[in-house]
Amino acid sequence: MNKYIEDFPALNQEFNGHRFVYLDNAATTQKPVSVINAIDDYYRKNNANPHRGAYALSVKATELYEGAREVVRDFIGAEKSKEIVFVRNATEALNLIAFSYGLTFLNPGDEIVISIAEHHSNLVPWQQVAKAKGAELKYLYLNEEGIIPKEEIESKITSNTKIVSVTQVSNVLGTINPVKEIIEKAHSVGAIAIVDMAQSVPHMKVDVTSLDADFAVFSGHKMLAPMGIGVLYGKEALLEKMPPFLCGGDMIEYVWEQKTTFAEVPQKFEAGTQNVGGAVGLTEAIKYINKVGIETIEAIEKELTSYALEKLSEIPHITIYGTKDAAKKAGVISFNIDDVHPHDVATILDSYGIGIRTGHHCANPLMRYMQVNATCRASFYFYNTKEDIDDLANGLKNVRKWLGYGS
Ligand code: 7TS
Repeated sequence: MNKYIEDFPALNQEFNGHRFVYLDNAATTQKPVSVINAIDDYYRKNNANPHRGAYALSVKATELYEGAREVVRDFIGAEKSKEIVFVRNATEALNLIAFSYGLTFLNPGDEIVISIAEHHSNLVPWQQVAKAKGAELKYLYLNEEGIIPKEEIESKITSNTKIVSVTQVSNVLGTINPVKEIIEKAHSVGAIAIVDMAQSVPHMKVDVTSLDADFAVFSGHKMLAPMGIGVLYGKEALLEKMPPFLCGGDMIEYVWEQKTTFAEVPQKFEAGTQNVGGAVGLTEAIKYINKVGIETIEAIEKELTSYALEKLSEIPHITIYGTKDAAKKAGVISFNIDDVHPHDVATILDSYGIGIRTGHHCANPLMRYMQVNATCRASFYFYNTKEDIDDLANGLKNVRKWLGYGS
């Protein structure tokens, strides 16, 4: 056991007669009581439409919402809170960049460079925009460890490249990509660099300013906050020159019959009533993460990952994908068991109270590149324990026996 578990009610349950072992943290994390209470408190005492009313309650809601922006700014090392745009999730943030920046500034023949390990949310929008603008979508492929090698960065990012968009941590392999080098290379050819931080911000110290990322995106729900609140970080000068993505209330300055002038950033990108309760939850989530310490979180997960790699490697008939060096990975492990469909693995583990994810993990091109249809994926957060990993390993040892194989 570790001291964090008692803060997470959803982890203190039993399924199928076993204590619950939650190993699907790359999909979403569980929420601590402090976050649940902060949201409850918001709806009991502080709920109003922000930015709109002159009355006390609306002012309170506005303060909470704008306060969250400052908390996020500090957490990711952005220079200005106006560079923080609230969205629903990483997916919406990436669509916003693709359809606002991409549609406006790309020209026929321009190249967009992404990696083969991207989640569909950092891939499909670029396909759409490339098609609309006559641009070309190019891929950085991975080495045998599942990491983007230097040669790919050097050869694929060229003077034709206008946008580079890569994930910092793969949601399938857990591998950490050299985003600083990628950003530097992008800037050296005059391209902008976008970093998908959905799998990194919750787990490791990230500083968008020292990375010099032009845009960064992540989702609150993968870092203890509720679903429905996410973040787009963008350099002020870029956000200023981009057209709005969604139009309507709150994002305007003046509206006439035939034209509109827009609000300043970030309001220009926050059309309609915003998710204040979500922003309150995200504030509290960041407070919780800061209390534990992001370095402590990273260290706990490194140790768990290293232990899990060791335990899983000892089991016959298991193939682990990507590097087996915990130093190069975040807490995500993809694997398969010989002759067993991943869904059968997950169903058998579920009978022991263990929750893992199986399938293509919204990364079809990566699955094809790895020549698999699907994988099993265990992903950790700081509230996981070595006992959880022992349970996973013991469950996995039984999978082939359950299905009638001799060993
Ligand atoms: N980018 C990465 C790297 C992700 O892992 C995910 C979600 C997203 C973007 C999209 O995040 P969303 O909050 O907008 O959905 N990844 C996963 C996953 O691995 N399993 O479920 C969701």
